Amino acid sequence: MTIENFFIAKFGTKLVLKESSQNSVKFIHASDIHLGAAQYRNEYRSDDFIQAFQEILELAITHHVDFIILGGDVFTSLEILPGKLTKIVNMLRDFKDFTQNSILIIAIEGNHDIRKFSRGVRFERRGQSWLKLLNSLGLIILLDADLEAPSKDVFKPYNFATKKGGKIQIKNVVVYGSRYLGEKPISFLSKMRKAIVKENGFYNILLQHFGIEGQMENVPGINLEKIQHLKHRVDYLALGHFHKQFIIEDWIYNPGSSEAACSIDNSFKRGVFLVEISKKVEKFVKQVKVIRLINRKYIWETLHLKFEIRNNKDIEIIIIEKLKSFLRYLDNDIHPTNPQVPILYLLLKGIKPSCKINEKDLRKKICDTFPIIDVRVYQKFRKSLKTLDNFILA
Ligand SMILES: [Mn+2]
Repeated sequence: MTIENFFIAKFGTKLVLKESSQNSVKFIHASDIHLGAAQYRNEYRSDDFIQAFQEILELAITHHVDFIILGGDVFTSLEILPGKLTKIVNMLRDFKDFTQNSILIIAIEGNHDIRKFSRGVRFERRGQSWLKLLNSLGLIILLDADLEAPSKDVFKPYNFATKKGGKIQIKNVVVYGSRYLGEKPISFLSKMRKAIVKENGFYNILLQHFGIEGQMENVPGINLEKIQHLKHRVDYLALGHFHKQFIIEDWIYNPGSSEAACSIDNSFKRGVFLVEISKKVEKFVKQVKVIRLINRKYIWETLHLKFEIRNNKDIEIIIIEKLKSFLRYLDNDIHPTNPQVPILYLLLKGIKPSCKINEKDLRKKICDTFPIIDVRVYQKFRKSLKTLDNFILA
């Protein structure tokens, strides 16, 4: 049996390599794909993250880009189920074959790629990541700087034999990158600035995994003033980390997460950047287009419990009945692989039930009853009056 290349099946024919101009470079900047997210909870939902990655690869093909850069958190943790990893490896292999290796995927490790992030245990970095595996298989280019080395050796050109290096040149663009540098990368960044070569006729991209202070509420980031010095040597600072998209001063770019890794991500502007750098006389001209990815549909419903409910069965019945009227417009005939089948975020408000809600059972009931892919339940009940009375009397 021959297994057909996914991209050939999708696009009909093999990619015809175009004679591309040396004076124009096109790339896609994406980040925070979080492969492996939701994998224990829901098969379809976890495939959404792989689907978003696939969409990025398809965009790279349809827009004839020269390369893709990924700003870290490509994987959501060190844990990934074998079936999911197999799917990702096969997809990248098909992409490499289809494009005849003409579109390189350049990545760095984000904080999620390099540490165990679940099950309550957080071990120290041991230098492992799934990106290192993909790099060793020749499916991606993983960049990392040697920050202990003298300036000239911090960013060694990527060597395809040893599969190591901190920079790579494609046409007249040079991409520099390093893994996630922790929460205080300032001293590393000044070291990097010294190591970045600013040469006439070359356009420098620095690929990093950190956020900028003030771009997301209550999330720490780096002070913008403290990285101004990079501007002299970096033409395009390509970031990942914050899941909310931002562009600063026309040189700092953060695309945001590809899929919503948590419910709040849905409220952010997110997507990928399609960038074209053209050389006009002695100057580079940059054009940036924001592309939104398809992503899974989601709906929020708020349900007020108006009286105190004492047993779980009643809670389930009441919630299901209310949802039947709220969700009656949903189409029962779409397959869950279709991103139009929504994920439901259910906010429970009103009077707190006197029994503990069995969320697992409730979620299963809701998923079995409605054409949704998954449900998340948020319990935001008012404090019961009784408790409040007791509190006041005490
Ligand atoms: Mn992330």
